[in-house]
Amino acid sequence: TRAENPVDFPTLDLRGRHLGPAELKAAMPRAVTTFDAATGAVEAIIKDVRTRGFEALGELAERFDGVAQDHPLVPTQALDEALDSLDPAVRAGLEESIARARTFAEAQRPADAVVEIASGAVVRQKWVPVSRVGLYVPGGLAVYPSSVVMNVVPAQAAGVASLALASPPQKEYGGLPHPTILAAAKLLGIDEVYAIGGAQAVAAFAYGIPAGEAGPALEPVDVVTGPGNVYVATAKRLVKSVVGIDAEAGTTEIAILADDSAVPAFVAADLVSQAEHDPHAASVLITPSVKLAEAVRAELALQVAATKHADRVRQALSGPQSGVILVDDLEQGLQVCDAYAAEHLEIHTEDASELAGRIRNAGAIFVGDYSPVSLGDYCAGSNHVLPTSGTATFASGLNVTTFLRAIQVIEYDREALREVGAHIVALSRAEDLPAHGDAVSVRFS
Ligand code: HSO
Ligand code: ZN
Repeated sequence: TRAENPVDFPTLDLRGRHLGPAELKAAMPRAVTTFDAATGAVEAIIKDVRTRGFEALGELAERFDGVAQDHPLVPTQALDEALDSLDPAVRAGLEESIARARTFAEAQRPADAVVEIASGAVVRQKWVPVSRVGLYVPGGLAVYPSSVVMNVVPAQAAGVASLALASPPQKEYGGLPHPTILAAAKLLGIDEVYAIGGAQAVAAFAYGIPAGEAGPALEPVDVVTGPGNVYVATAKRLVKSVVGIDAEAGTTEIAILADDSAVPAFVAADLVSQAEHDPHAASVLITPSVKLAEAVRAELALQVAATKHADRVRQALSGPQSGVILVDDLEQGLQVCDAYAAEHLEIHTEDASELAGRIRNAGAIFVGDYSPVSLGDYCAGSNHVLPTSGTATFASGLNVTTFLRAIQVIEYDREALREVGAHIVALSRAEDLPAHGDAVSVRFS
């Protein structure tokens, strides 16, 4: 029963099992998400927004948000008012968060590469920001101004000139998005904010809406970012042939690699903090120490009982996606970390920095006892939009390059082209594309 066993934090014992990388990956605890159910409904919404524009948005606002709306643009005066009435402590927190994130994002800007491949033959790679970005911010229960910061700051640091934000209209705020979201937008210098929810916001950003009787145009964007539910994720999937999107966001997850040097209360608190997001959130402890595992379990029981969102946390910690993974030693622990490819990986061991240096797959790595994930969620300077569900094997967290394109520029002079001319002709013949070779020869005949 719950009283005897308040948190069922299951154990996966990998000790003595010599699993290879693929077997380890298959053994990892993982929640399964499926998009199929939403696809039909989202396709219909996208089509409707494309064909009927603001009229469709008005009807969808009525249907999903219970709000009457002619045009979704939020008046700038509402943004000013929201910032004026923002709690000063929250404002100070956001300002610190913005300042730290900005310092780090600006340092991420990659340098252009310029190479003289041969005499008179110059190839360069220049980084160019996309022109316009649309950011979706969920409404409802999870109102995260910190996510506004995390999406906007790298786009601004990349040099994106035009940024728009959309968030669902809220009945209790007169059909506007949540005031904290409006205040965060204003604080970041964004004044183009729309009250549009979910899939329809993604569609409006991807295809744009022409000006009409209802009001000014909503110009299409080049990249759509921002978290959201399964409808938002599905919409992003469906529009990604016309716009760039950020990595697909699944349920949040934390893995902690720890040994006997770890502080059980810290480890438990960090597992609880991610579990607080969602009953499907994953909190995983990877350790060779049965003693530590038991101490963390005892701490979890105490901390879960005292935490505000105890039910949600208990569900997350008891789910098949969470638990302790017992390993032979830290070496196997590292292999498990790479197989799991956590969105957030914390390392609480002796030589934590050395082990962190050997991790190949993670969205972000938090090193040592004093770098908890919640530091990264708000104020580390790093970004909290990170790849989930094992996609860290190929995807990166949000950063300046999310909003940049690498354009290669080729400039050869006559002699430099002549020098490789015969090679081009030979290769073009081999591919039975002789006109390719002729395009070179014609310049020298
Ligand atoms: N841990 C979440 C981000 C977040 N936490 C927002 C608090 N607010 C996913 O990285
Ligand atoms: Zn968080």
